[in-house]
Amino acid sequence: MRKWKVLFFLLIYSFSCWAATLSVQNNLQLWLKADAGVTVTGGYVSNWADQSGNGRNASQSDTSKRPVLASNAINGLAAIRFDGSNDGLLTSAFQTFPNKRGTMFIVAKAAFDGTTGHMVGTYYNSGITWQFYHNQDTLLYWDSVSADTISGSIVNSEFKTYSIVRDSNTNINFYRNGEFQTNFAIADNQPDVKAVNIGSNINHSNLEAFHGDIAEILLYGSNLSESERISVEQYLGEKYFNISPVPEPCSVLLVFFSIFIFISSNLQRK
Ligand SMILES: [Ca+2]
Repeated sequence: MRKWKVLFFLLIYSFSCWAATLSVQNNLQLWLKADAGVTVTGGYVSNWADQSGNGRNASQSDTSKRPVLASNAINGLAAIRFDGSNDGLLTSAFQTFPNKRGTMFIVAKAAFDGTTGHMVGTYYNSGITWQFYHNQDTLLYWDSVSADTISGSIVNSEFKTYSIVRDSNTNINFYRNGEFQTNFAIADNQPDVKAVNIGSNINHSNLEAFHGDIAEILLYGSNLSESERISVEQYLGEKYFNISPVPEPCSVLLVFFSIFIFISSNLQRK
């Protein structure tokens, strides 16, 4: 009976090695995920707690501008749902793209409503800002001077993982569901210290409210290496799209160990 208990424990532990975990956390500036740290007040999201350890929680004091928490929005997990009218969340201010480098991941689903939708950025009425947004099936990146467009990369009402890597002063690489799509030239500037606004340009006259769901956002203050970027995309792919990564060595060893104990306990019984 004791061996069965050990076997049970080891099998549980083996499978826990497969659970989606984020292994790349160096330079993580902001980490918002809808399956953790969401405060719902009176049916609306009042606070989305930053999981990066930096305390840059995204919040909204105006009740009418609060999004809702949509449970079971993607792969059994929750997402934050923005109404496309005026919903938006705001973090505390910090330096995004320090040294003009950075990496961003966002798992989002847009409902095309014929208007422009701001997903994430620091777009304000003043200062050097950036913005990642869409207009129907065209994704746009505003670099404070002009907007670069990526046509056809966003699909109506479908969740995707979008990754951007700023790996030089003037270059951004764009990936969708981990596949390279394109790169584009951006202005050689350093965004100011600003709050990150999510779902709309809260402090801008041009609100551009996003209509759709955002499940997770990660912002790194450095350009991740290819293997680091892939590792984060695997974490998101496993979590939201059931894409199984290669099992980690600990899982394989523990499975073999479990089988060994199982067989040996049966042999001893005969
Ligand atoms: Ca609203």
